[in-house]
Amino acid sequence: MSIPSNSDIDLLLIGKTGNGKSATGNSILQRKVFVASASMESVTLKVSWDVSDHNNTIIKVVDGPGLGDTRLTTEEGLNLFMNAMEYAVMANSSGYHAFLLVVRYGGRFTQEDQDVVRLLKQIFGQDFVKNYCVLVMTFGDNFKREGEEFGFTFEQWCGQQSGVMQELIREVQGRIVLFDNVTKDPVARKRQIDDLLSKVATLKSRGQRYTDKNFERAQEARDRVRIEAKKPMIQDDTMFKISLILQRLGQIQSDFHSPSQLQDLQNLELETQKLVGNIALQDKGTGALRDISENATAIMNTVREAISVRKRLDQDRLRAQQQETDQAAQLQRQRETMQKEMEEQGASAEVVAMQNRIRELEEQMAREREERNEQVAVRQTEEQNRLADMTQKSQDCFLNIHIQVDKNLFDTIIAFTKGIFTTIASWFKK
Ligand SMILES: Nc1nc2c(ncn2[C@@H]2O[C@H](COP(=O)(O)OP(=O)(O)OP(=O)(O)O)[C@@H](O)[C@H]2O)c(=O)[nH]1
Ligand SMILES: [Mg+2]
Repeated sequence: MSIPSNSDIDLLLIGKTGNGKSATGNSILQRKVFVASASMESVTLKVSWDVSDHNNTIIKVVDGPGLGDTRLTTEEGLNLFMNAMEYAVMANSSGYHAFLLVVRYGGRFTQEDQDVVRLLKQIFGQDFVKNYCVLVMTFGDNFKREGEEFGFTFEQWCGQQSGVMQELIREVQGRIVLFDNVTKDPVARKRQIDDLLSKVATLKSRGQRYTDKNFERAQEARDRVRIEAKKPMIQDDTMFKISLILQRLGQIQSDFHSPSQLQDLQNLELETQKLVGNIALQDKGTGALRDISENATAIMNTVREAISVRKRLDQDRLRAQQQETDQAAQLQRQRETMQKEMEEQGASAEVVAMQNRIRELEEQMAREREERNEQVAVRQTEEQNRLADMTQKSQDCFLNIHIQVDKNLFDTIIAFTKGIFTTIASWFKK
């Protein structure tokens, strides 16, 4: 379903939930179109629109859900908001002249307000506040009362702002209007609409609407926002899988003499590869899951190192066996030659010399065997220490994953994992 595009000015209401977007929409349209209510819950959940004629200018106002406390933190809330905004942009094919960023007079501009602006920039593009936003400050009635009491005008108030509010006013280059959505005074009601339209007219992008083309450019940032909303779930899931992989690694390592050890390690490597691949797939190249990916990669590298250690040690052992076999064959040849000589010549001086040579060779072989065994043992210890070191690093890395899971569950997993590492470490020290 699309929104008809026969209007002169198209405006989209955005901002934190409860700030008065729907009430402002009604003030602009000069009739009650949108539901505005003081409910604690978000009132507007769907995008809706209407038009009105103001001094022969057809104004279209599109209202939608806002962002709030839970809307910023839950995947469901964010998706609802982002789907609505996507719809508002895609369905209104002619685009928007301005976004009305609705803030509320009174109270402080909080961290949550800042987060809302930050997120809106990710959704619509970093420049959208500068190029397309008019700041609408609602609860103008409260402002009027306080202004009269303390003797300041709206312009003076704007000039006195500091911090984030000051920055926002600067970013919209002074395009800020005060709206009293409860006034019954028809002159005041008309004046604020005129004021708003004159601010819309001063937009740098005058005439140039924000369209789906602008929106497309911010696609990557929106992907990132959606992925970040999913991140806690992905983190929990990854941690769960890592915990199981570490447990398997511990079991396989402790069974060094098992003939299937190498195969088991290779299967585990495939599992870690799948885990890393899956995270990359979900990250969609946005980098939102980089830290999770790094942790999974560290585990994969540990498993890979365990495989190459296993292979190197197997090679060492094979090489030693080969040398042993070669020397034994050489010795056997010498003995056979001596036997033949003895049969032909009896116990001659040459045979005695040969017997001495064989004895020397046997002694030399025994020495070399000892040296070889010592070398293999040293290498084995070195490799195992290195692996134990790496495993320890993986453990540290794993323990450093900051996850907001149920604390008890987290503690249980940590205790469990520490147990595994103690087992691995003690095995390596053997
Ligand atoms: N006194 C006063 N109340 C206002 C003004 N603007 C809005 N309100 C009230 O503030 C409450 C919230 O307004 P809504 O327009 O529903 O807010 P919203 O931003 O659309 O909220 P969601 O749809 O939940 O995102 C309602 O009770 C409005 O009547 C104003 O200028 N003055
Ligand atoms: Mg609303």
